[in-house]
Amino acid sequence: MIERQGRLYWTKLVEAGKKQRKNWIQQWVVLLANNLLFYKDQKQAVMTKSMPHGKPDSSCDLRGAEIDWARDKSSKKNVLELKTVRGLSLLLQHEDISTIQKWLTAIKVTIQRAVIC
Ligand code: I3S
Repeated sequence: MIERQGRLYWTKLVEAGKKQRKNWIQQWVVLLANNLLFYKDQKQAVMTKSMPHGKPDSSCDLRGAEIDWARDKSSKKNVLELKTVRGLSLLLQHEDISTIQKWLTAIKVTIQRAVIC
């Protein structure tokens, strides 16, 4: 079930504990019960029986993750930082404050509900 979807800018910040060079890109992002999925565009997110998640470029496991406003991590406004249990840290950004607030709330609620296996 899709909890939220829309366009966001995002970049990796840390992967497997190692700081990454930022590469901000705008992608179509889909929030599911346990995962955040990133697609080149909305067309790639069409879910079918044979491809239940469509064709994501990348994904992020939300179980046990943490999300909050990113302070001092970017010169951009309205930036969130998502940290996963596997040492992945992502920045998510949208120009519109109310849109990014909705993403923050939706991801927080989803993380709280996500089952840790
Ligand atoms: O954390 P930084 O170094 O301020 O991040 C900026 C750089 O990664 C920059 O890339 P290069 O140093 O490869 O030219 C990006 O283009 C910027 O977008 C990064 O800063 P912001 O503040 O936009 O996250």
